[in-house]
Amino acid sequence: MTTPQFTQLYQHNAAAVAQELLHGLSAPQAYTSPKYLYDALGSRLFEAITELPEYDLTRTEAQLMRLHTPDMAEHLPAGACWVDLGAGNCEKAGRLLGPMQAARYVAVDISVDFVRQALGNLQHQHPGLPMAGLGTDFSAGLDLPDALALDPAQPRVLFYPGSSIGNFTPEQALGFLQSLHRACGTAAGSGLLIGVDLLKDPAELAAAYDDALGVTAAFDLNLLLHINRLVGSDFAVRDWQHLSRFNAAQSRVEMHLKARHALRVRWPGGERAFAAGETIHTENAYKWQVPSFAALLQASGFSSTQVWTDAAQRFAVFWAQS
Ligand code: AVJ
Repeated sequence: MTTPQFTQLYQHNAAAVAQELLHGLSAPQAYTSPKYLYDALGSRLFEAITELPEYDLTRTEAQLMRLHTPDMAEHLPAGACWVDLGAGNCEKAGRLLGPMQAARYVAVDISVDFVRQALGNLQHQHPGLPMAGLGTDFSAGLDLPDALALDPAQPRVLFYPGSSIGNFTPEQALGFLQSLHRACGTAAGSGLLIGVDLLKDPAELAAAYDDALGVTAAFDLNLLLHINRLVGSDFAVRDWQHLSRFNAAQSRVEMHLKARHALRVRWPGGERAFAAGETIHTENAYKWQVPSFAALLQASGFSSTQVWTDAAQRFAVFWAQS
């Protein structure tokens, strides 16, 4: 059995993280990057979200992938290096490696520790498949380091499921997808397999981001505990209320944390007052339509696109050839 190779590129720099967070928290409309939702507890709460009756995104995507695996195998290159972006527990890609005849697997996540165990388990299921774990924050664009020693002649499949692309504004998404297009390299047949949640009934979208059990609320509020650890602030969870709203003009669900009353938050070297009802904007989840997302892929440099959707057009999986 081969052993996975692990590389941690970017060791998180506490001072830079605190500076970035405090910059957003001090803005007139306070905001934070959604990546801070995923500390250890946040990642578990997100896994619980994917099991909620109101949140069918993950299930619908899994069903699409399962149903269309044979067809996908006809469009995607065999013998490719699969690069799994935000691999987490490596489950989604793990189901495809065999049927798609992958020749190499690279699990990318913000922290290599998140993929270490999952990759070890996956290696047992695919003893002969070369695997690597890469820890890097690719939210500003993907750069595949020389340390991976990727073969320029081997086709690459970049795998970005789960509609994580929805966190980006359309402008950011364009820049990000351009970086993915570059990362596809030059081997013929390479491309991007990406899952995208589609625009649907606003009432359903609102419920998906504000479920009856309050799991999404806990996920959002947990951000405050994470921020307290990262910057030494004194956010009190009970002072805040989770809220989700559909912004039709921008075709996105927004998550906010709303101050229940006028309050003050302090941190070493600073503070901020929040009026009653003032919010911290914690996440955007853009909802695309098939033609506009296909156009975005083309604008990012991809040459042709193939799309699989469910009958109700709730979710789409695109294969975009580089
Ligand atoms: C992981 C970004 C795809 O936007 O649906 C779920 C995160 N936030 N519920 C999404 C999330 C609240 C999720 N993504």
